[in-house]
Amino acid sequence: MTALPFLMQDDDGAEGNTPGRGTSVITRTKPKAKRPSLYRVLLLNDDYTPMEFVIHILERFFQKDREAATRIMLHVHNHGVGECGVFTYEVAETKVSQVMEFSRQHQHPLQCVMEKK
Ligand code: TYC
Repeated sequence: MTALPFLMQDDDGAEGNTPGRGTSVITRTKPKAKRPSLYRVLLLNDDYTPMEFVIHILERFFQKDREAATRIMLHVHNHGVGECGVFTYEVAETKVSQVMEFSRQHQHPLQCVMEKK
């Protein structure tokens, strides 16, 4: 965190930004751009979802090429969980919903979750 310059504003009616006799509020002069929190979207392993279907999910919803999608799928298969990408809250939530709905439509038990970084 870096300190920012402040401008003192008061209600004494005088020109300028010096404190007068009135009560004062401290006003931030520089707009504060807060970085949004980031969320990992994770795939969970199961015994039933076909490997090819998981690769397709990674290509379709996470813009992975075949090589990256295969690497991530195998990581999930071997370790139980793996990262598909990192997004802001709303984007992560949308990805999770899309993957869950698409898997449900194809009657696969694939699970997709998000976690705060
Ligand atoms: N374990 C599955 C199989 O052997 C493949 C799989 C990989 C399933 C990743 C889910 O997130 C997953 N068919």
